[in-house]
Amino acid sequence: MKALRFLAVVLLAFLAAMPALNALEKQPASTYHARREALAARLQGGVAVLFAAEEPVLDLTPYRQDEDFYYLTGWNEPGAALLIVGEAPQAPSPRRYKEILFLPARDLRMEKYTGVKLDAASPDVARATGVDEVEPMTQLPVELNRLIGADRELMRTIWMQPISLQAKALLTFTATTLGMDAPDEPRDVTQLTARLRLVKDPGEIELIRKATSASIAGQLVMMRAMKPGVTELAIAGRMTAAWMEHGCERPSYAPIVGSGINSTILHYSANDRTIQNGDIVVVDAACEYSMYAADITRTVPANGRFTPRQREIYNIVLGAQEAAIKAFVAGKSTINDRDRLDPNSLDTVAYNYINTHGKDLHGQPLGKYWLHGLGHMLGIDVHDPADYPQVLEPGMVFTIEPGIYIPEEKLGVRIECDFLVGADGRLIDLDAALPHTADEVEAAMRGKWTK
Ligand SMILES: [Mn+2]
Repeated sequence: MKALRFLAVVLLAFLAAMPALNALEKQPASTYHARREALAARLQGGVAVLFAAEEPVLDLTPYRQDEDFYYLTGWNEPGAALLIVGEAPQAPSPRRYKEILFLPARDLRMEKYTGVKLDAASPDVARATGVDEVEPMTQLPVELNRLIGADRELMRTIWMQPISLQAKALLTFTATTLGMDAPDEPRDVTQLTARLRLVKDPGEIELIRKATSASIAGQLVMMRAMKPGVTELAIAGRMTAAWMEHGCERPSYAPIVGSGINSTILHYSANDRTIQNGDIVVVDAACEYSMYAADITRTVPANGRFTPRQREIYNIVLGAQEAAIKAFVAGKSTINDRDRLDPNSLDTVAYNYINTHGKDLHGQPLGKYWLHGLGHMLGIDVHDPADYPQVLEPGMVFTIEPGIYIPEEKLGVRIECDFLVGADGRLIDLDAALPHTADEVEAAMRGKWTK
């Protein structure tokens, strides 16, 4: 009895020490601060104003922050804005680095629906947000007017998100009150953040690893659950449960469970077919951990056994991926080169492999059955921004995902793995713990896969 009570106390202490279930795992405040300073250094003496994603009026899915806003602040509440002032010693009134987070006033009625929020008057708010200064949202136009009033040239070096209506309204207001013309288009701050986001820091890599390991768990659940008679949607549901059990907040994109002819539809997501005996099933489904995405595809036989033709095509797709991995050279190889002519492009390597192995039913090469790019950058966005074809450097995370889709044979195969370029320039397969070969997939479907 005494032992039981002791156990209960230990369990309670353990539960109390666990982080709040829905809280995103944040990086240290100093990390976000360093990112803001890195952005400031690229503003050419200008200022940046970024807006948080708005809270949808009637939202049935949890709030997701604007990606750049999150990258720069780790702040996950709607209605905020961030002002960053780049250093400009030569300006008419010299400017030093400055950062202010603007928070909306609390709306007590709305909080009944969406929960308690912080505002600029909340105690200890600068420490809680990690931003040097925190002010009410109403101060944003005041602050901007003051800056531009002191240096009217600044109107031409304001960096904002290109699609932001709030940005446009703020600029118009500022220009009108100062009797100036607003620029047609402010400078695009996402061009700068995209470059910063390309190379991941160790904390980001850790979050991506958590997203991949939860996604691996989901793919293994899929392999065990796959059988004729199950619906595509039921498979997607089983995977979703596994992701959430592993601490992920949502899928990184609409899960694709494409069986039979649906395996040849690249972004199929209706998932409303019942899986049939003899089908091949493309399962492109992965989740997001604390805003960081994984993106994994495996292709499996519905009944646990590839037909000889399915296996042949599977092996060609796998061979193309292996050829790209083998050809990889950090700092030289590129990804997502739609011309497929540059020998440094991994797309070229994979395409040449596919086009010289196997044939379609008419004796023609298979290259024309691969339509999409070989891969893309991965991060806060499942398709993280990049200037393709992107040269791959240490610290970058990207996918390699060749595919062959032959509608005539109701036969689509895609294999997609997530890779990190290590500090030493070597490729690290983040989903190495998942089956890769046809034999390994079949073993996992029989429950005989350990790694
Ligand atoms: Mn992908």
